Amino acid sequence: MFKNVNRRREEEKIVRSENRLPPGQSLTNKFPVLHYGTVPRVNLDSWDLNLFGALEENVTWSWKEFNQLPRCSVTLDLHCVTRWSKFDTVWEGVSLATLISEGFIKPKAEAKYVIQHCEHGYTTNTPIELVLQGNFILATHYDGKPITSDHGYPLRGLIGAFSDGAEAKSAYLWKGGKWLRALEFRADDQLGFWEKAGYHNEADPWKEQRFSVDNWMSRFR
Ligand SMILES: Nc1nc2c(c(=O)[nH]1)N[C@H]1C(S)=C(S)[C@@H](COP(=O)(O)O)O[C@H]1N2
Ligand SMILES: [Mo]
Repeated sequence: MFKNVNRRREEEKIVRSENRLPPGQSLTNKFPVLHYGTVPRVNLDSWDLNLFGALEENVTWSWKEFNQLPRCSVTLDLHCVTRWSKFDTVWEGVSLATLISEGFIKPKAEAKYVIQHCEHGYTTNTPIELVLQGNFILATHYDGKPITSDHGYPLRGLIGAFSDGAEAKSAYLWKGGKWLRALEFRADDQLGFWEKAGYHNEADPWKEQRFSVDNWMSRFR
């Protein structure tokens, strides 16, 4: 127990010295589970992923089709708005940028925002540039194994900071939807579930963009 506490502090000191610990965050070696509502039951035979909106053509992929797309892996530091950070997490899945560069989907020029739609109606919104970076992944595997149900099986969006320090904009973990079922491409922005509840729209952990009075007030406009 004390050994674990000391190890955690040592590891935190290291990531802080490497400038990988954003302000107000602390390191955890656990993987907390956070979401609103219940964990959905999944039937892979009827599961599909829909990409729609400002695209030349909408597409729907079955689980089997999704698994035939080009795959990649990435190592990310995760930062949760509830103040824990988890470092050097390894994810595998599909890169949205690759889907575009290899012609699997063709966003129209007007596509400026992407909304992730999840089971039970959870949504989260981002500018398209953010989810075209290599530190956003449509993830099927964590740490070499299929993602567990709690963390979003069979597919989740995931955004983090590159663990190797490569420059990229990042965002708090809520900007990745667990149990992802659709990606909507839009010309205009539309606040997602937590964004409507008052979380910050940009959610940059380095700027500590945790909450926004503006977003919360938008409920009353
Ligand atoms: N579908 C769905 N995805 C979600 C959420 C949710 O409530 N539903 N919560 C978000 C929030 S607030 C966080 S912090 C992360 C937590 O991911 P984890 O449970 O894998 O740690 O999932 C995000 N994705
Ligand atoms: Mo969260």
